[in-house]
Amino acid sequence: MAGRERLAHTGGGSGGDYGFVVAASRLPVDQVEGPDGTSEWRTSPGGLVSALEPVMRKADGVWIGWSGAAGDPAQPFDAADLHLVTVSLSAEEIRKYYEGFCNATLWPLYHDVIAPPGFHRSWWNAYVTVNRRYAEAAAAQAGQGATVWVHDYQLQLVPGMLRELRQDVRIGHFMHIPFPGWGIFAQLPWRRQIIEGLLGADVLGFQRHGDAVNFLQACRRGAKLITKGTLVRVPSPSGPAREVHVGTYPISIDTAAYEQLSRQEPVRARAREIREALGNPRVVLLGIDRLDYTKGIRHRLNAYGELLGEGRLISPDAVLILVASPSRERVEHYRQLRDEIEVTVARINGEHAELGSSPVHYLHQTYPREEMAALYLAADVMLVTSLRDGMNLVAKEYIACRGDETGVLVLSEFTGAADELPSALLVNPHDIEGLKDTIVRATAMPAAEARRRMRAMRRRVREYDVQHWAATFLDDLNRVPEPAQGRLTGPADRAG
Ligand code: GDG
Repeated sequence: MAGRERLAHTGGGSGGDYGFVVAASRLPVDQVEGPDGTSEWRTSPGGLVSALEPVMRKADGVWIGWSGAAGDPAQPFDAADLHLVTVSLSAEEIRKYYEGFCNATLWPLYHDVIAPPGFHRSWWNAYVTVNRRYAEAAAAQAGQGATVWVHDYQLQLVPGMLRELRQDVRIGHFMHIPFPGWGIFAQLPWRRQIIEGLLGADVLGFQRHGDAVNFLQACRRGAKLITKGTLVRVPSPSGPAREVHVGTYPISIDTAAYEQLSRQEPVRARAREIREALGNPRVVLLGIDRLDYTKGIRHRLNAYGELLGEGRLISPDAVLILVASPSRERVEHYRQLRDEIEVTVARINGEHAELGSSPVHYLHQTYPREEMAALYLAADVMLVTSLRDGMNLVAKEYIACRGDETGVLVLSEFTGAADELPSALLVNPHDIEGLKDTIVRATAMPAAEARRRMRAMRRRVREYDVQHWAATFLDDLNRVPEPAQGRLTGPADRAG
């Protein structure tokens, strides 16, 4: 890519010369070691990378993020055909900022306090320090009038900090997780700083309409600001008031890529092999999540265990594959959850397995995308039982892989995906009897009904894919008039 002309190089002023800058907690690449011991960078699997890759290439943009390891030197480098800038974190910052404020304060708070959040001033101080580092890196890379897209709960102060450093850039922020109601958000001792940090952006994007509404309420109640429709009026000490647009942009997946993957013969052969390895049961149920307390894995297991106990599902006629990918293993709540899940799996298998067959196949592993697609293809029923989930991409990936329009999706009402997929079997995972009835209904659904539902869901996921998501957000952001001039009107209202 070196030598290619940068599209938005306008030169002059402070900063770098990139016209498009992404700032996200993590870099979009992983270092992979080959069989010969040499290592190379590969793009990480995931929707955000596939969504932004085409935009990054077109605009010849740069991605700012952390490598995931302590103490990496902050240096720009090119890998997997992308321009990357590493933000380095010390071991102490990883503990206080990443494991602490991000994953043990904000994550539980924003997911309806399913686990109790910890409020520690030293964690907050680390959050401020690290956010400033990202903001400075973005300011250093952005060319005059550049577009900067900041992602997620780890970087909520970056828009405000960047706005102070650079008045000439357009700033967008997208929140991948829910934004809580005021009654919960108000617990955060630093709520005003978070609101003001986010309001440094021109466009703030949320997954669901309800999240955007919650944020607008936080602006009114937590920062005493005036909102009008989807606009927040932000007074400026040194010029005209700014207006920030708050919108709803449900994220999605690279649907075409999943469809293509699921059509490949080796992937289809692997799906058949999986079913055979399970003893060709009548019904294969599947759950795939990061091992996280927001995903309702215990609720799912409890419902399944009770159904086996009551004889409404019978092993080996029914088999549950439970993939729980390792996640945040140094955070205490995650360690406890893993123990609880493993005890429950062992209990269910202990009570209902026969020699040679188990009702639950539990896999605490991470798989390549091909294996994920094979699992989606092998499953008759997909169980998504999150207690709270910004969107849930797994549900959409399952749908994308079901090219023959078979398969049933059981989907928690508390996911963003539920707003878009009313043809799924929607459940309240807290209602264990309702969850059990829905699982039984899914395993016995007539083929014609399953097809009708799957067809409707596939239409939605095909039309509203991740490219559509990125384009919609960036269109709104690029419609913002030159930031330095201030503005009176926002882009079209999408939150309604
Ligand atoms: C956050 C929000 C929102 C999982 N195991 C493996 C693997 N995965 C991939 C899945 C999927 C992704 O990870 C998980 O995405 P989700 O959306 O389900 O959940 P979070 O990780 O919590 O994501 C969420 C999302 O951000 C996007 O805005 O939807 O609400 O919480 O893509 O396929 N991928 C591979 N191997 C695994 O073992 N390759």
